[in-house]
Amino acid sequence: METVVLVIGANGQLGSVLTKALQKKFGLERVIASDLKSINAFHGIFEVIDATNESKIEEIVTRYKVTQIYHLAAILSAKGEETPLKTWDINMKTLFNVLEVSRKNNIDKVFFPSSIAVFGEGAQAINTPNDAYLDPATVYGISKAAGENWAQYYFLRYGLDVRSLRYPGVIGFQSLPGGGTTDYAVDIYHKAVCEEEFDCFLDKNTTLPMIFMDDVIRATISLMDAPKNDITIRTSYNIAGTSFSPAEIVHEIRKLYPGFKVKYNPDFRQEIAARWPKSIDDSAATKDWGWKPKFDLERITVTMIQKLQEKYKTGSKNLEALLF
Ligand code: AKB
Repeated sequence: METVVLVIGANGQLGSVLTKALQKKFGLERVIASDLKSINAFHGIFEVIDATNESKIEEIVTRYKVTQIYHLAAILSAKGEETPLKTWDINMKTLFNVLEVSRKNNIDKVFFPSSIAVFGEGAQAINTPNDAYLDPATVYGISKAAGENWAQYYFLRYGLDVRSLRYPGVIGFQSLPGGGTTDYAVDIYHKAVCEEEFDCFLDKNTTLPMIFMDDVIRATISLMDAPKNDITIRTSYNIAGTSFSPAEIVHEIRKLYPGFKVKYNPDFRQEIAARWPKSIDDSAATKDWGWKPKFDLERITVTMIQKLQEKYKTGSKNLEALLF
């Protein structure tokens, strides 16, 4: 049977880039991008889907004969703390809808992103192991930890081939993040290239696991392409890119913008970041499906600055207009 992919949350930071990568891999007519509203960022097929509505997902799955679902919609760590119960409802309802539609319609494979936010103070902070104790302290982290277990449940109980990665903070020039604790690491490059001062909401020595967009797309597609029997972890795989603090990113940026100015004003996101790992042990992903990141901080910085300089050459600071 032909692969037909549905991406839920295609307008997001990762979704917008992953959708294009999937279109390249499978062809424009075999990828259905979807989100709450159409922002005309895509060639190819786009459907408006509110993932809290199970019958709408089912209608699209049936109409296009979908065989794989990438469920990327979620409220992230920082934004989620504004409305904890709503965040729980949305993150869990959308996941259950995807799992149920997938089970009932014999979907071949489902992708569910988890996050380093599943970890808390109970986990070893350096080289956090895949099977570390999970005591998340944000509602987003709690929903991801629960989601991982539900993913495994659907695999064990129904044989649904759900695969998952614990994403670190994602850094890319193509799109903007929204509502996360790691968002500073994208915003900082925009400010540097626009030669503006950066107001950092994390303390300068807060080291967090991060990953470049190219690496995260490659990891996601490699996991989904891996033979079923090679997937030994059905909750979620740790993946590492690199790890750094705001002070370290500033140091790299100043190699290219020596006058770059930064103020540190840690806010509530500092409390969130302080409970997360500093680095991740991703040896299970390496062993099972050959994972290896390619971008360190220096390469991320050089690439981000070069690509953002090209984008800002249009003279526009309107980032919606800069997307692709
Ligand atoms: C966030 O900061 O909430 C996300 C994540 C690490 O999952 N980027």
